Amino acid sequence: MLKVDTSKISSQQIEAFQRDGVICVRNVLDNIWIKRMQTAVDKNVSVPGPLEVKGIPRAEGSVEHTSSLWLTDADFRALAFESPLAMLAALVLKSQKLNFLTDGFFVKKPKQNSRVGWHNDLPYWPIEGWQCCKIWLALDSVNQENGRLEYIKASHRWGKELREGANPSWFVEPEPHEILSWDMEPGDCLVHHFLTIHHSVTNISSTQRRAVVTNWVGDDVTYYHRPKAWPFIPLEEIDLPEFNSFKAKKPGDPIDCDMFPRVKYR
Ligand SMILES: O=C(O)CCC(=O)C(=O)O
Repeated sequence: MLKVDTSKISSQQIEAFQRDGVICVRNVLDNIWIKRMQTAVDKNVSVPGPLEVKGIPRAEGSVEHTSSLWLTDADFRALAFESPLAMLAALVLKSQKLNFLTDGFFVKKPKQNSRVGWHNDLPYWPIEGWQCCKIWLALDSVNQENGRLEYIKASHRWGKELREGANPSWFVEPEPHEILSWDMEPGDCLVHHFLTIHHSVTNISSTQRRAVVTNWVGDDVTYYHRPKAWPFIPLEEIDLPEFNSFKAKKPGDPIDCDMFPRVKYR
């Protein structure tokens, strides 16, 4: 297991994650990992992902998104179980135990309306608890022209769930709020809490923008039933052996199962 270089993540950054709901950590992955994951994403773009093959449809659009590649792709599997990302997640979440939810990639095509609307991640997961985060790994340079992410500072503390396009009365477009955003280089990571409200701007540049995401949960997270959450179709319709232990879960159960495996990070 490769360890995250702990000098790259300071106690101040861990406190900033708790306070602001998002941090940017520089140079988490080296060039070998970056090249490996760029190749892995390029190989999988436009190819049905492991869950799509089993009948879970992919949303079409100007952002290519596929998830759960770790089930079939050795590089994505290595990223989850052998890269420094697991340790980064455990440090930021201040968690002893760590479970991996799933991975995915987002490729924003050039010069198309590829904005992803304001949302946070928790309503899309069948979980309950506070220790949960996404690591968004840049595989290209990222800036305002090619689709960077923007976050409403400390919005994880609002305790509100926001689905993309929902437009609830409590959500005011972000002018009154402080926005956090970073230009990034390949290998840099954003780590955001599942409740931090964010969007990504459209890619008006002439090149694609690639990123890989991994989702992590810690000690206090348990299973919770949400009708419109991952994996987004009725469980009866899924015929994958890895889902058997997931299907048996009841609210409050430990999250551990074949689909949400425990990851050793020390
Ligand atoms: O990569 C993007 O542009 C959007 C990613 C995002 O919003 C998410 O992963 O929640």
